[in-house]
Amino acid sequence: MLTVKATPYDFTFDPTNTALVIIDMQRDFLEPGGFGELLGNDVSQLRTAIAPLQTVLNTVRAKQMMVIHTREGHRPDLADLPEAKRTRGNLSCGIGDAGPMGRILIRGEAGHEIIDELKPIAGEPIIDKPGKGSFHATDLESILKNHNIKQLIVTGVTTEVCVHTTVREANDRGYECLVLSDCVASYFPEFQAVGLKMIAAQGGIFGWVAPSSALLEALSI
Ligand code: TIU
Repeated sequence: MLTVKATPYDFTFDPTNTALVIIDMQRDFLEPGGFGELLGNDVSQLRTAIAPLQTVLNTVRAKQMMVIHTREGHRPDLADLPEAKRTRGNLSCGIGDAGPMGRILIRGEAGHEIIDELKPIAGEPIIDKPGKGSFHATDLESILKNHNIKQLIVTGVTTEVCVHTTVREANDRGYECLVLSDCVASYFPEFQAVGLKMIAAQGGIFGWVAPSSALLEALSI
């Protein structure tokens, strides 16, 4: 067992039963012209997570730990897109419409791809999810069960939306989640701060929070 110095207290984990989950590090959220910018956001805010996440990913791969990537997006025929999600925001260009990186948030389009800096490699499952949570309408839970994964190290974007929804879903399903504070990012600095606080408050009501340096220290032993 390894121990990470975390908030609200140490996170103890077995690397063989723990997966790194990288949520929605897609061009649609991190690059101009994608869904994130169409929602009115400054997408440059999310780029802080890239470099620390690259270091964590390389380390976790070297330790042979499981890595899982997720992507938010929809079928080209939009059959899995709820009307409530399609119309949300009254966007003139929204999900399924043509944007500079192809159709917005549609599987197979350039904008839907994971950014080059964090490209999945062979053997790393990619979960295509239609919602904010990574468990809703996906096979994530059966993949975790089949690999005997009990704990998750959660990273990606955005902190208060897809990261939070996933951590809450995982927590209710019995998974312990460690969220790496510098490997998640929000378009809103205040949501980043309070989003992390909400996870670890009340004795770790949804999980643990630590900087990636604390995980790297634990893995270096
Ligand atoms: N808008 C926003 O903050 N996030 C999303 O729409 N999706 C994810 O967080 N991945």
